[in-house]
Amino acid sequence: MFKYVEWKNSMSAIIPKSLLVSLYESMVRQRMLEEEVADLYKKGLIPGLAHPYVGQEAVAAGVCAALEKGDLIVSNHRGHGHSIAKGVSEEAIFGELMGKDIGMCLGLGGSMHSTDLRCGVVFSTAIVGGGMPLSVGVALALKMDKKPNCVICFFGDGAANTGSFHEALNLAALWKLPVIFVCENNQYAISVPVSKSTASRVAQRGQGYGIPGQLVDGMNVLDVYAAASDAIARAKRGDGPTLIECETYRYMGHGMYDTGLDYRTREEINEWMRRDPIERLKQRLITEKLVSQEELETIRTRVGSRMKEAVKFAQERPYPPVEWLTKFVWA
Ligand SMILES: Cc1ncc(C[n+]2csc(CCOP(=O)(O)OP(=O)(O)O)c2C)c(N)n1
Repeated sequence: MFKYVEWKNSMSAIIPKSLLVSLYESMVRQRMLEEEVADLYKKGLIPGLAHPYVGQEAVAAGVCAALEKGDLIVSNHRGHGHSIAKGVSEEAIFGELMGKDIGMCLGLGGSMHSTDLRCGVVFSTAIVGGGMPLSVGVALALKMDKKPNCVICFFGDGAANTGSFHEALNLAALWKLPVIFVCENNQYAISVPVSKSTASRVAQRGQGYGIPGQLVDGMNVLDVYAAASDAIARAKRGDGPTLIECETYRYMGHGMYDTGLDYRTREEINEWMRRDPIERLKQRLITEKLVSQEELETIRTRVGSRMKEAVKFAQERPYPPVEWLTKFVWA
């Protein structure tokens, strides 16, 4: 009944080259950042957890590229890619993960509790499903303040099976709020496959609340961008929320501590990696002669050196003073 929404025809013909290049760069930045995070984690430099976003980059890149200044996002425990795509600096992300004073939350939040209001990252939450009702509150505030903006709520397929998903969709639909629910169906909630947890397509559930539900190839950044653009335009017209399900895959384990191989086969992982979003966009840009291989290589090299510099910078920063532990606590 539900099919992928196809935006493939000539998408690259109507997207300007500068945007195509920035979509590529955003995905490369997200991937290279996670490679550094994995390395820092192995060296014991990240206290706390970190959940890698590798494989899912097209979702954050495509959605955030469709946003305008003043638009907001609510992220979850797998949020490094969301932050990068929304314009947070590498230094602020590495700093936060390592608990340093230049972190997004001054090093006090860690990977799963990152906020950067200057970039529109309202917050991220480790409570699975917790971001959805809160994003409805953010959307209500935008509507009450008559702001022309919208909020994106990123969440996983596991979160789609919490009660708060249904409460959030119901209220957002009833009040026609400017929120877009983006489900990143990466096929697993920790080790539980979607086939063992989810009765229908997540996108299909939009129907129950009278809102559009779109199923998108989350390994294709142009499809994600197009779907997000439509949903954002709808929200800003005052027509209410949209539910987008992006079919994607996380290449690595659930967290940096997990190999991801106890509950998945290498063949399955390789199968998804053949649809790699970065490689797909790269091949398309080259085949359609929009960008040369050299230009793309230059971007990779530049991003790579920037990552190294940012890691070094964050590593050399001090930890926050101990008094900050209570400074931001309301009592
Ligand atoms: C309310 C709540 N229950 C359980 C957990 C433990 N937990 C952390 S991540 C996770 C799975 C989330 O899966 P999904 O929403 O699909 O996101 P993904 O990790 O696949 O990105 C669970 C159950 C939690 N953090 N919060």
